[in-house]
Amino acid sequence: MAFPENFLWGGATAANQCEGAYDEGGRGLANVDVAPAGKDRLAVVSGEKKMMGFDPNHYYPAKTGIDMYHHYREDIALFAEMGFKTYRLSIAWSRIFPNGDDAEPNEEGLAFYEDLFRCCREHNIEPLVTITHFDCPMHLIEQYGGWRNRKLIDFYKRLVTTLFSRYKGLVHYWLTFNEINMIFHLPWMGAGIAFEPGEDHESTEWKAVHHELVASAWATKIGHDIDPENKIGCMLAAGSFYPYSCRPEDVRAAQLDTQRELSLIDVQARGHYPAHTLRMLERKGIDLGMTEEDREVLAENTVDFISFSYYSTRTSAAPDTDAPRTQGNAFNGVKNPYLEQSQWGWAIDPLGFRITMNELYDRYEKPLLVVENGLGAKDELVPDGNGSYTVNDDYRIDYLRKHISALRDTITEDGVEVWGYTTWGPIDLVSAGSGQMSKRYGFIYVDRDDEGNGTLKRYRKKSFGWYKKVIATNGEDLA
Ligand code: P53
Repeated sequence: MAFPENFLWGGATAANQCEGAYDEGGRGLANVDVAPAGKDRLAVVSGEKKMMGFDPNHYYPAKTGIDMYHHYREDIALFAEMGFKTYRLSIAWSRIFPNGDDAEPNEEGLAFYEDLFRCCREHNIEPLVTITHFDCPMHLIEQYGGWRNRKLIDFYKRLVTTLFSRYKGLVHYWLTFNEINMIFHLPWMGAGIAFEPGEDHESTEWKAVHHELVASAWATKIGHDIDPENKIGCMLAAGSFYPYSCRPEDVRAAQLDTQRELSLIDVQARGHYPAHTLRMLERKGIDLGMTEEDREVLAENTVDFISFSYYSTRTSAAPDTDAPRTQGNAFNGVKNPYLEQSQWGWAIDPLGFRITMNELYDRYEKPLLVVENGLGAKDELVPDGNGSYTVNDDYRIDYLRKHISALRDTITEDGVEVWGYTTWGPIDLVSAGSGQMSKRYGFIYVDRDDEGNGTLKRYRKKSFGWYKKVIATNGEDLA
């Protein structure tokens, strides 16, 4: 026996990277809409450059995405053709509450997702819902300063209460915040934060962290109260930190990086902040404004499972290192000389996937759910010989084969409990990091380029048939 029966095979998307239709159906503007493609993107998404609306000098890919808002029936049918057991998607907060602080939800937004979930169910696909995937209504940023402000906890509670009530029985798997540790790397995406001149970044980030953690614990409580069948998880941008060498200073650097990145999951999985975090906050004079009620809700509402994205491991070195650094990723580290890299400079490390899962399972002893993994690569559309087009993406198949094989070893040999595996972007979508369309992850090619040209037509790549076979054989046949 290899993969468990009922293993949740599938794929994962995020609203802002695929839906488009940013101003339709009563949707309000969100932080993710105003993140431009091109050279200013990193400065905007990391909160260094303020961009509170559209300007004529930039291209904003989220406005249209791959127009899944109008194509979801066709796209979900393609997922079903591959045999998906689950489809991970995210809710656009500003479709439900256009301003974030509205007294009543927007029925058109609620109806949109209800129809989408029903469409999944008609295909026997279990929806797996990320409540927020990098999105925050612009009004909450302009009026309250985003997740800096404690008030967002209440608006989030209003959002989740609405979702859990409306979709009761239709959705059972929920993630509270996508890659919660992204606050440290891309604060505009992670928490709707654009820094003010002179603002103490670290202090602001930690306050936002605390507010999201408390909001997440409330969501876990509310979700369980409304439907005890709900399974609610946290979500980590994962990838173990390797020490660059066995020099104790390098090992210590890796330990510090690990402690920091996992500290938020520590809270969500164990119910309290780790000692090293509390000491660090005290030493730096950062006051989280923790109340007695916060402490209780965190302690009593830990998550049911740990979900995470995995693309790569990271390598840490002491500050005085002369090792070359990596570029082009939200995580800055040094280059691992033993690993090959993708076209976007991300280290490829299937064994690191196994190492990462073991580390998380050892630490938390909770079921894992892999909700993102995959290779972003350039694809070339070529005639398929039957009058249509395809992509011969053997490089993508190779990447996925090695990772699924490592996943199998982790389950069968290491005894780690893993509920499922969803690849990132089963259909090509806008890259979160770069804003490009040309960084493609999909089994399904979408005809659209980095400037917004193209028919938006969908084509099956070679990997489409391969993944279909993997699912049909429950991971037995990876050839
Ligand atoms: P892209 C890095 C940078 C931004 C978001 O990333 C990231 C990461 C990797 O940890 O996280 C996730 O599109 C995220 C997705 C994103 C995916 O990685 O830059 O949850 O939204 O698309 C892949 O190649």
